[in-house]
Amino acid sequence: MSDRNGRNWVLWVLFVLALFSFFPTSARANTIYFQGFEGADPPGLPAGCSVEPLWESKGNWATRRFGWSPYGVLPHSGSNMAYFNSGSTSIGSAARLVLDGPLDFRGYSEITLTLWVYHDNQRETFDLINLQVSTDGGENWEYLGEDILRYSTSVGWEEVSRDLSAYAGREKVLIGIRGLSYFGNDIHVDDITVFTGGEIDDPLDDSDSSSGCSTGILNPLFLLLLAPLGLLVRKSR
Ligand SMILES: [Ca+2]
Repeated sequence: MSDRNGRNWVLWVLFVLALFSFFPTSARANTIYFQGFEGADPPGLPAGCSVEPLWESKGNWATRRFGWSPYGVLPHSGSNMAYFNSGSTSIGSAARLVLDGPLDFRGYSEITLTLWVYHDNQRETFDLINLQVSTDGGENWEYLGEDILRYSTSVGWEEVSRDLSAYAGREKVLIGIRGLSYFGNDIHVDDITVFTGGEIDDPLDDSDSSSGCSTGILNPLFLLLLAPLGLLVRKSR
């Protein structure tokens, strides 16, 4: 290989490395559970999911392709979503949607649960859901964070996130969504994900973005790689 060819080869390697450093990977590190309700036949639930009525109420969870309470809700993804019937059942009715599982959290240290919930600004009542975890087969349930209210002045799908790292190393983890009715509108949810490891974002992006979008800010590694590239270009002239 001549000197010139050698230099060209090095230039190409540096160029490719620089490209990789420029495009930040925003993919979630390792998805260990996903439920988008696409495998269910409405109003049925996906295989392995179940509903636990609470306080012997008429609260219920089911799936649908189109929501009418509020009218016109479409799934966050695909053509199906789950909903709690707070728009048609009496105040105080509650039911828990138990997701298919249990999940095995052995071998992980950092675990995150995310879910998309639909907010509407009609009928200002306190219909709400809670994200919950059980490690004893569904006997006892722990609440994850604050209530998630249906009503909001900001209408549309919102991604909600909860840290599950406290359950790392547990062998049988069940995830539940408890719905509580105040007889307002139904509460729709979709695209429930459990992933391990942090979400890999651009290190310079300190905004609280839940969409995982890249800001396009130059990665410092990119600039570092450019320095020798410049020297080589000068030498090769
Ligand atoms: Ca879906």
